[in-house]
Amino acid sequence: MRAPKADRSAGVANIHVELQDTVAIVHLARPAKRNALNDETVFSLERWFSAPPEQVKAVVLTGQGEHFCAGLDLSELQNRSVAEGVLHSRSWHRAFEPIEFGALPVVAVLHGAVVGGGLELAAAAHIRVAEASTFYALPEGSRGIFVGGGASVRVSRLIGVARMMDMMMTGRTYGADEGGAIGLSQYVVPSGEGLDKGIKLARQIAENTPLTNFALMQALPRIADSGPAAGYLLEALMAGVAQGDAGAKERLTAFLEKRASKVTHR
Ligand code: 1HE
Repeated sequence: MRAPKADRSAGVANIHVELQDTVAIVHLARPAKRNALNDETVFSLERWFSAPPEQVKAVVLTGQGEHFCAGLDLSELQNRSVAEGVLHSRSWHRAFEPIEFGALPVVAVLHGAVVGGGLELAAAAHIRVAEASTFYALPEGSRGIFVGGGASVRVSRLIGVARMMDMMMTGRTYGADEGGAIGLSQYVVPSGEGLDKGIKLARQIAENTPLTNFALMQALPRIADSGPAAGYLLEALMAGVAQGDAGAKERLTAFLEKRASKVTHR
């Protein structure tokens, strides 16, 4: 049985990274193939997200060209055995783990096709900003395959099992606005404005205390997955840890001394 083809020890390929102070912008950079995810690209993402530069506090993930991502590179699928398929899916799970549960909050900026494995990748991010051109699909159903990059867990959590089943059984697609309404993205913006919005959000998130971002990325999803008894206990422990941190104390004091901004709505 062969392991997936790309060499994990090689450098990053098919992604382009731009550093803007504390924010890194990671571009999927295979526009001629609509940023289809071949092994090399998937392992490059895993490698970069597993060891990001120290200065980086938040990441924007986006795609070059007309589409965010066309999903799995179908040319790599043709000659795979059943066992290789299982291992391949597990390799995607490993690759997306450091995106969802790594050190850094990730804002995905979406446009054009966000389909199949592209949607699975977007679902591993913490915030999704969709430009008006975005459309979502899970064409695995019509290609005779199943999702393998974590969608059963992550996409079903975002939109529910019934909607995901519909997307796969019937080929139903969602546009940007509908996708926003059902939970595929938290933001919808006009075409061409996604990157600015994503960078702005990433900068804001980077200003949070590290413990707040840790609690949101690592504790909240686990609490949501546990039963209520364990969930309330975990919440109490996380609350105590966060409150006890110097960063929280400084921010609370600033508010009480009228040095911090009030909550405003628009
Ligand atoms: C590809 C891929 C790909 C494009 N694998 N080569 N994903 C899909 O089923 C989606 C397949 N792609 C499409 O439906 C369309 O390409 C798009 C709607 C995304 C974009 O359309 P368009 O007209 O802009 O581009 P195009 O002309 O279709 O594609 C340009 C090139 O990219 C062309 O190659 P070329 O050599 O002829 O120029 C395409 O073959 C190539 N290309 N998409 C390989 N996906 C872990 S399991 C996850 C399972 C899945 O993700 S299944 C869903 C796969």
